[in-house]
Amino acid sequence: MDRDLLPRAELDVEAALEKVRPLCDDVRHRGSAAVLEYTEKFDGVRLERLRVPSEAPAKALEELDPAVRAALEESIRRARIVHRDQRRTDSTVRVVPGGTVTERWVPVERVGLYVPGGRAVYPSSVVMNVVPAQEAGVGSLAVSSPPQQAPGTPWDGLPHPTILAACALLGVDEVYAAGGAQAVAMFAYGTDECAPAQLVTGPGNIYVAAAKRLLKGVIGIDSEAGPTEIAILADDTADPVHVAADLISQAEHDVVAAAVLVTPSEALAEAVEAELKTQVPATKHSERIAEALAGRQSGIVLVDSLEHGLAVVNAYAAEHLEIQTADAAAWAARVRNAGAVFVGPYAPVSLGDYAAGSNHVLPTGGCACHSSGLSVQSFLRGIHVVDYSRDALAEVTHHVVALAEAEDLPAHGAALKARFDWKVPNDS
Ligand code: HSO
Ligand code: ZN
Repeated sequence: MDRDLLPRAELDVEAALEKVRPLCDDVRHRGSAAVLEYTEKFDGVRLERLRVPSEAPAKALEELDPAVRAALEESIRRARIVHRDQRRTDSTVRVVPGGTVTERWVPVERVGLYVPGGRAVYPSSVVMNVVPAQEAGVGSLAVSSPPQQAPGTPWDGLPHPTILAACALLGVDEVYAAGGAQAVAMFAYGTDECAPAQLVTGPGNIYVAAAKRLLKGVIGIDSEAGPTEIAILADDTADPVHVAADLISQAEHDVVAAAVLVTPSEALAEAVEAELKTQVPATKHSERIAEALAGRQSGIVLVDSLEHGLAVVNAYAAEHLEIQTADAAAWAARVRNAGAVFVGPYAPVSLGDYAAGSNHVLPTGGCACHSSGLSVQSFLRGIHVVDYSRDALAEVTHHVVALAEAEDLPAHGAALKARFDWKVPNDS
């Protein structure tokens, strides 16, 4: 199936790259001084230092609305259950007598987590990044988020207090007030205030995405998060009120968010359209939502059958895919490409955004056909440990020598031959 039939919003990361390149070079050479200057330029905040005072997160937590605190605690608890279960154990396989290969899973030593601070202040994303890193055993974790302009409040020049409070709940005490590309460069190169990290994760705007693309060789990255997407595969058993509400929920993120309904039922399509007409104007962010739903990336796709619909959603490879059909679990089991699948009428995407236990950092833009969402695995490296005895090496030497010679790399073979008084086996 042709993927272009369901277009996506276009994002020009390449253009942003040109702007971000000199900035990253500057941070590389001048460290904190450069980050502080860009913070003043882009965030309008003049700071003395980037590191957030150690008492700020605890203070933010004290002032957090108790209902939000309880919700974050439950979100963290559920995320820990799921991510703890993802931990891998080392495994050793005996390849031949005397020859073993062990796969050791080793956490990345130091991770920088970027948290946006503009329109999208998402403490839930702090949870979704920090929990898998901690469950993987990452030893050193730093968060960076742009400082707010909040004159006359204790939060002036600090990241948003709900972000700080989430850090306190998660036990993250190393926090920086830096945003955008300069924060990514700070993690990549390190500064006098912030030690370099080996990996940076977390969503961000197009400049953050550009900095990640540019610095990918210097620092590991998770993915370049694109606009949020929801696809719903539904039949006439689906409730149009729920389907419309779920489409709206993800359209709420961004004018370029994608909300796509795929259905063989004309009656459902019409009912959802009618529902959207009544529900959208009643939402707080109705303009943003209306624009997202009217965009080329959103729409209702009528298909011949659910089978046909399944082919469409598999080709589309949505970040989030809801299955609202009869026998939803069976259809869900046949999904090949999606960041996460939400099965049946009681698993809306918003549940996964906050409190299912699953991770909400998921591949967008069709990347679900080759990539996974954030998990414990994202913070681990598998190291092969090769252990062969003399006999086991001797037995395979002629094969290594043959391949080395075929590749015109005879010194490779010589490295083995040097260990033995070597002659071609079965030659004697
Ligand atoms: N749906 C977003 C995550 C999020 N939703 C955060 C609400 N807050 C990821 O695609
Ligand atoms: Zn969301």
